[in-house]
Amino acid sequence: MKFTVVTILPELIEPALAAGVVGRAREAGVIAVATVNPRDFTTDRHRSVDDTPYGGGPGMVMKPEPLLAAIAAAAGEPRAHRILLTPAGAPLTQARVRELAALPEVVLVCGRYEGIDERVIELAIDEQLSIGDYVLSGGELAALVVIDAVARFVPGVLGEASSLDDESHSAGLLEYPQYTRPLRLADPAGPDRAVPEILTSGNHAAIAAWRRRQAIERTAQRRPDLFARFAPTAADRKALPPALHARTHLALVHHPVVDRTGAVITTALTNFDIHDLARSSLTYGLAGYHIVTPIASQRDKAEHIAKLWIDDAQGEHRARALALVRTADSVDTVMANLTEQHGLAPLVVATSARHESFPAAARRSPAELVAEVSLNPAPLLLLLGTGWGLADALIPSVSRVLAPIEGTSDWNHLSVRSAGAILLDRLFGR
Ligand code: 4FV
Repeated sequence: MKFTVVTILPELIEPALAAGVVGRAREAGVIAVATVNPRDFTTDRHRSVDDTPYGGGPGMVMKPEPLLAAIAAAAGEPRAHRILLTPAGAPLTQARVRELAALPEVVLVCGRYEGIDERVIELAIDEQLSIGDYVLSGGELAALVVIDAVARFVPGVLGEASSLDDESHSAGLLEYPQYTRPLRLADPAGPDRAVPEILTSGNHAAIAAWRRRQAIERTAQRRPDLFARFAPTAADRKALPPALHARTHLALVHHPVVDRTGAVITTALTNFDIHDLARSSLTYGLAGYHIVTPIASQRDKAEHIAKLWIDDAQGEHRARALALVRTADSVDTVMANLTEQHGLAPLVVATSARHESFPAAARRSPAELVAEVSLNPAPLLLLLGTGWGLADALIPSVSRVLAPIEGTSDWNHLSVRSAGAILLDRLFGR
C-alpha cells in the first residue's frame, strides 16, 4: 500500500517511519511512504504557501494553488483517494482504518497555520478525517497516526495478523488487560501484584472467555458511548446477564409523591397512564409495569382495566401491553416482588424533573446508567412519580437518580407518560 503525504514539512514524516513495525514494513517494501511539498509548486520568488485570511483574524491560511498542484501530483492517475486531516473531519475509527487498508494508495493532505483555503477541500479532497477533538499545529502527526493504524492491516506488516482481531476497538470493545513475567510483582504499598490465575491455567477457552468479559466490562465502565453501540454475540449473551431492558421494571408511583407545595400526597390513578406506559414498556421490551398506590380500590381499578383489554380478543396488540401491568401498595412491595421473581434485589433508580431531588443518590445519564448496570445481573426498577414528583425523602431504597430531561426552555412539566417514553428511549432506544 502506498501513502503519499502532502506537507510543507516533509522532515517531520521521515523520522517517524525509521523504526518499529511500520518502519520495517517500509524497508521491506510492504508499504511505501512518499512526501510531496506544496512549496515545490509555488511560482513566486518567496515560494509562499500561505497568505492572510480574507475577513481578517489571526494567523495565516494555506494558499490554494500550490496545494492543488501538490495534491494533483500526489494523487496521480488513476487518482488516489485524497484525505485531509482536520479537526473538522469525521472521527477516525478502527472500522474506517480497516476499510482504508483495502485501498492501493491514499494521499494524506496536511494543513498548517490556521488551515487551508476552503476551495481546496471543494475541489480536491475526497474525505476529511480527524484524529481527535483537539488542535494540532499541523496535520503531519495526524497523517502519521493514519499511516501507522492503516499499515497494521496491510498483509505482511504485522507478524501475526490474528492479533488485529483481538485489539481494542476491533470488535467495538476496549482491549482486555495484558500480563507477562514475573508472575508476582512487588508492590511497595501492599501485597505483591499477581497475574490473574486464569491466565496460567492453560485452559484456553476459559482464558478467552475471561478476556472477552474483561473487554466488555472495561468498555461498559470506561466508554458508555462505545458500549451503547456494542452488539453482544450469541456467546456473549450466554456469558452476560440478560439484556438490561429485559430485566427492567417500570413503576408509576402515586404515593409517596408531592404536590406543588411539596406536601406529601397520594395522587389518583388515571386511565391513560395505564395504557400509555404499558405500551411504552412493551415497546422497549421491559419485564413489567407496576402501578403503585396504597389505595386498594385504585389497584382493583387498574387490574380491572388491564383485564378488560387482556380479555378483549379484538385488542390483542393492546392486550400484550396491558399484560405487563402489575399493582402494588408500595415501592417496597414491588422491590420484594422483583427480588422473589429475579432472585436478586433490584437496583432502584428514581427519575425527577428537579436536579436537587434524591441528594443522596448517585446521578446518572441514561448512557452512564446502562454502562454501569448492564453487566450487573440485578433487575432494574425505574420509578416514575406522578403529581409534582416523587417524595424523595420517603423512598430511601433509591440508589441512583436519572438526570432530569431538559428541553430547550426552562419550562419542564412533561407528562409522566411522555417523560417515561423519552427516558425508555434514551435507555434502550436503538
Ligand atoms: C487535526 C486533528 C488538526 C488544525 C489546523 C492542522 C491542525 C492545522 N488533524 N485531526 N485534530 N489539524 O488538529 O486531524 O492546520
